[in-house]
Amino acid sequence: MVALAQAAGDAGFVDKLVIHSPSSGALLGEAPVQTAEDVRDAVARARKAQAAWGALSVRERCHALRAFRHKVAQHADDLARAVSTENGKPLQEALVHDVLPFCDLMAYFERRAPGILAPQSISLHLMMQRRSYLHCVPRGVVGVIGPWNFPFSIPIGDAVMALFAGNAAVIKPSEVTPLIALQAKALWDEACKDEPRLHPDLIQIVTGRGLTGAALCTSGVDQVMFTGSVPTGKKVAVACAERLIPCVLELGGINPAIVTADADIERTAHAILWGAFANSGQVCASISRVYVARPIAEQLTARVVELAGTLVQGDPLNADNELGAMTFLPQIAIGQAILDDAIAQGARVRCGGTPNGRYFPPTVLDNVAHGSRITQDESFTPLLAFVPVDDTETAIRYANDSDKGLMAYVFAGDEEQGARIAERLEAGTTMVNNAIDSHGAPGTPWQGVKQSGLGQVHSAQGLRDLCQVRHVQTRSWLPWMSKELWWYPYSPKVYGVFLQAVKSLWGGGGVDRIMRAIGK
Ligand code: TXE
Repeated sequence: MVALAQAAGDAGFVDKLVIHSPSSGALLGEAPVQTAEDVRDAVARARKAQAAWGALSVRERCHALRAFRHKVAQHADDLARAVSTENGKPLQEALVHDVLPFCDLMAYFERRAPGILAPQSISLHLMMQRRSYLHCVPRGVVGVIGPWNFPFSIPIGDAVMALFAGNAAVIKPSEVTPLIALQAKALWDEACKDEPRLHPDLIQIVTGRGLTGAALCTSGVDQVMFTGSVPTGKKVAVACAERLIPCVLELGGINPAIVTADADIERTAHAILWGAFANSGQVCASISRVYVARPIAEQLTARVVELAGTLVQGDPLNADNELGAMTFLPQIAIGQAILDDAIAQGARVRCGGTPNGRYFPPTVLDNVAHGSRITQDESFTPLLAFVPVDDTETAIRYANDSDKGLMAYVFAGDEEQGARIAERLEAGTTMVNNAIDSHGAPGTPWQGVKQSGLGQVHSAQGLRDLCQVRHVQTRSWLPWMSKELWWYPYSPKVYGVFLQAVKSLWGGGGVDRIMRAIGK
């Protein structure tokens, strides 16, 4: 078990992390608890290596980073086994949810980063004699603080995004799953031997608990990318605010699904099943609460229960198994308390319900009261609540009745109608007739609203946000003018010229109409 590491909590920069397999209990390895001084040293080394890296063209960086992608893809099986062993998720999920999307993310940005980060000209309005453009400059060193549920794809994916943008990255992996990050670092070092433009110090790992993460925020990094809980995310935001550095926060969700009466029951049941139970519900995008049209509620619930009964739970390294062990021991008690609360408020357990050691069975509840904890608190366990509703307006109101807004889902027979509902949901992303996997589409933003986060990862905007976007303005015509009209000296005559200009350009007269007609 990871008990030693977890029991130590935030004991300080003492001891070491001792990692055991969540499924078998076998000792997997140890990692040091690194001090604030270690973290500062890592950041200083990263900053030194970044100088040459940031000076390369984006195209050269993309070309060089291929060496790392090749290493990861060549070692995909080793990495998937390592993720599955340390995190407890089924082998197929370790490959398809962690390693595969990471490789796709790299390939996506290798091709597109030069265009995304290219200078962009701005069309000027009144000052049309000028030329303005934006150009992207790397920030420097990005601190990445990672979670335990996607211990490879999230922290290593965030780090390579930072590198595409010309930064170096210092990663503080979760104390629950630090070994996979160290394995990724070993592959990075290998890639550096094949590709001279890559430097080992561009990606560094500092292991430890919360204090090591806190030290990373105050170590002089230029940006922080954080994935974890809301309370810790707020601490990270405060630490960054005190230094006036940006942070990207991904803080989880309690994600609703709305099912309309005309939904395709079979696809909806399969999507909800996978959306609720993949990675044993330890996914910030998991489907937690389903607001289903009353006429189809029983049919849909029964089908999900039937399908849940076919899922095989057991040794995550057995490729036939579909649910593995819970990664983080305290999560089981959190899920159990939320389940007990739901039952106390009248919910009926249709399947699952009682954890067996580290294995939490897929659990479906119906007759759930909206407002009970299961509809309000992130359980991060395989708990799924069905709430029948009489109309779509009620479903939308319930779905939005949450302090979080990461993901939402709509299942509707008419996709256009589904999209109209989706547009009214308070979530960073709403998927129609699909479930949880939009993180695997690197071109789309991964972002939360409300308490689910700040900023975004992935997408063109997410990449640009890892840069300082600077503005340059030059003169493009009238270069012979020795001064602009609004510079000194001021006079009643110049005042009169501007007054006339304001009236004729924007006062609704003929010139105003002409300007609008020519799009000015
Ligand atoms: O998160 P924490 P934990 C949820 C899930 C879980 C809860 C707690 O519900 O029960 O969060 O999980 C580092 N400054 N999610 O304890 O504490 C810490 O070392 C800087 C949702 O893992 O937020 C770890 O590396 N860093 C989530 C990381 O922050 C600090 C995924 C996350 O730790 C720090 C996982 C500090 N003061 C759990 N204190 C998601 N969004 O998907 C701790 N850390």
